[in-house]
Amino acid sequence: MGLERTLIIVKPDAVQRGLIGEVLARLERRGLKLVALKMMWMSESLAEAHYAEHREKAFFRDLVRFITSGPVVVGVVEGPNAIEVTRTMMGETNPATSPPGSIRGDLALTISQNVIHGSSSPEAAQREVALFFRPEEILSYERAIDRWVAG
Ligand code: D4T
Repeated sequence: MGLERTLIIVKPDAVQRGLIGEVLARLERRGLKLVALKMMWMSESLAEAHYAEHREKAFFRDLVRFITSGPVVVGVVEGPNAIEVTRTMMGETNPATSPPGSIRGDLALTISQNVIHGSSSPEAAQREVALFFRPEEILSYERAIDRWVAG
């Protein structure tokens, strides 16, 4: 079945715009299971570690400034093919080319304020989940609906 876990971040723009519930509701409605969730204000060092692959990019400083500009909601979602499913639901990095129906296509306009982060690969998911959560913060539990969404 390919049960996966992936890291999601509801970014500062979405928190400020009152979209935490909207974003999480979409993931839940899809059938994905939240197995960890917290609100936090990312430190500069955590932001730099999270976005380490972009360290040499021209937009790196602006990216770190933005992601540390206010509180975020960080979570781990679990489900069959959770990494790809979440990425597809997010849309493109650039909201302008994200189709309607996707989170960014419905809720965002610019690449620098694009509402949500989701891990891009199994390797990234493993690294990012470990960066934000201790193992004991990630919960294993059954939902009564599990057999109806991933039976
Ligand atoms: P994240 O990592 O936030 O889920 O976004 P993506 O996975 O879709 O895109 P990414 O890693 O390529 O970019 C990370 C982050 O940087 C911002 N960004 C990106 C930016 O401000 N300017 C740019 O030119 C690019 C490419 C948006 C997302």
